[in-house]
Order: sequence, then structure tokens, then C-alpha cells
Amino acid sequence: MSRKKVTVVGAGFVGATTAQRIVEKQLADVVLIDVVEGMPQGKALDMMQSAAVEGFDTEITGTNNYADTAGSDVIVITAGIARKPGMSRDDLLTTNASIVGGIIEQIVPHSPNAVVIVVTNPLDVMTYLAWKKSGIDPKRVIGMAGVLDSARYACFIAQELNCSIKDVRAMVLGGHGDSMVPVPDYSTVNGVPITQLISAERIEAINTRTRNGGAEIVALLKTGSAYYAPASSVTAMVEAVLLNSNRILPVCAYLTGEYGVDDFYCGVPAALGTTGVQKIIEIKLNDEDKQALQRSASDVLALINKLSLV
Ligand code: TXD
Repeated sequence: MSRKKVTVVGAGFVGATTAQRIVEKQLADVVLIDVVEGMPQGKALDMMQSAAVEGFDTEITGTNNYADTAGSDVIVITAGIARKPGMSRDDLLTTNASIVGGIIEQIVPHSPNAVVIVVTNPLDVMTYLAWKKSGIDPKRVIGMAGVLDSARYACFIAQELNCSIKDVRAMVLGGHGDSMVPVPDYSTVNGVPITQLISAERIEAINTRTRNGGAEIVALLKTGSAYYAPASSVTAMVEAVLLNSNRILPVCAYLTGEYGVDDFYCGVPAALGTTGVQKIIEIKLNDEDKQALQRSASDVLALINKLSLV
């Protein structure tokens, strides 16, 4: 059986680390593409040489030519500029919109059946734009944010309780911005909601740290943004699609009325498989979280509307 093929667009921090995780897990062969000449080829060759030590049989190649991406099962888009200290994700809007739009036009004709996973910020708007430009079924264009935001939430919960992270399931919904919505009712340690384990005051502090999770790292790095946990999060989505596992993950998905969101993208739980989003999962939220999700969705919509002015 031939192996699956994943193209990662953008061979920067997130793109290269994602490519590394995918080949090391032997999920698929990877094509790494970037505008910078030689750089994706060099990183791919370096990773290929690590196979002798790591022991993986999957292959990675680097290129600057979209013809080499033909027939991909999954396309991951990480190309764009990243935040610098003091910048919000929204500040990246205009530059990244033209980068992502250009990439979609070039790549989709070579892989018309691929599932597209967008990573570039501002995430929800870039995912919407990628779908609009692609003209493909919106179920096959999804964005990565919720898996990362939930992973950050889980990390802080495990640290707070000094418990194993393996026992923590955490959920963050909404847009990938300052108004994202950590959901304590559905965040559990071995099935026990954190509301029974952590004081309301401490939960609020952890929620705030989660919302600022990306900015905290940007402030420390000073020259770029997070990439290890983002790459792990994209890889989890790629794996769910390639294995057709129907894993339920919080993803940026196209909504048609679910959660009161119509005709644009927002972070909600969804089952992922070969066709992309195979099912949106509608869960009951308490009034406070419902309102917070509405606010977050309206922030996304406001930014989408800004985009059409660009
Ligand atoms: O949760 C999430 N969705 C995110 C999003 C988590 C982390 C990072 N997030 C965003 O991903 C971040 O705000 C950026 O918008 C992207 C990529 O972040 P990364 O840290 O990987 O940025 P780099 O290292 O600057 O890499 C970007 C690469 C770089 O190599 C450029 O040469 C390339 O993108 N690039 C392009 N490649 C192909 N085609 C075009 N047009 C292009 N333009 C730039």
C-alpha cells in the first residue's frame, strides 16, 4: 500500500516541527514547501538523515515548487508572519491574508481532494479565507487552535493539582483570540470536573493564563511565537484525518447555525476523519459559557468583515 502524503506549507518553526512529528510518527510522507529557496530542502535533508537514528521509514522532501505537492491527502498551512512582543494575532491580518490566499490558489488545483488544515494567524479568519479561496467543501477546510489552547489549559490544570497530565481532559472553545472560552464544566481529571477540584478563584486565574498562553511565550521568546505544542496539536489533527479515527477534537470548523454561528468559522468540538469534519458535536453549555462563546464568535466575525475591506 502506498503511503499517505502530507504537504506542510511554510518551513518555519511550526511547519518544520510539524513535519518532523509527522515523519517520526510514520503517519505519512511529507513534502515541506516554502518561498525561501533551499531552506525547506535543507531542513528536509537534515530530517531524512535523522531517520537512520530515529528509525522511521517515512520520507520527507523539501521544495519550492507546488507541482511536487500533487496528490496530497492533507495540506497544512503554516506560512505567514508570526507575532512579535506587543502584537495581537489580529495585527497579522493583512499580510497573512495575502500569503494564505496566494498559497490556496497555487496548491488546491494539485490536490483537489485534500483536507486543508490552516494554522496561520489570525486563525479563524485565515481558515475562513482559505475556504472561500479554495471553493471546496467547507468540511474539508479546518483550522488548528482548540487542540493547542486545550493542551495549554490541561498543562496548567495538571500543574495546579500536581496530577498526571494523562488524566486531564481540558476543553477550550471559541475563536483563537483573547476571547477564547475555557470550559471548566467539561474539563476533567479522570472524569471529575475541575469545578469540584479547584476553587472558582483559581479556575479564573488558570482560565486567564490559558487565554494569554500564546502571549506569555511570545514575551519570553521575543523573536517569534510558540511552536512545539502547536506542532503537536496539528499532528493530532493530521493523525485523526489520516486514520479516519473520528476523534473528537476542538477545531475551527465551518458552522451553519450550530452554537448560534452561521456561515463562518469558530472553534467547536468536532469528529475528524478522512472527509475532514465528519460531525459537529453540539454540547450543552451553561449560560455564562454560552454568552462567552457568542462574544468570541462575534469577535471572529468582526475580523472577517475587516478582511473584506482590505
Ligand atoms: O494555534 C495556532 N493556530 C498557532 C498559529 C500557533 C502557533 C503559531 N501560529 C501562527 O503560525 C503564527 O502566528 C504564524 O502566523 C504561523 C507560522 O508561525 P511560525 O512560528 O512557524 O513562523 P515562521 O517561523 O516565521 O515561519 C513562517 C514561514 C517562513 O519560513 C516563511 O518563509 C514562510 O512561512 N512563508 C511562506 N511559505 C510559502 N509560501 C509563502 N507565500 C510564504 N510566505 C512566508
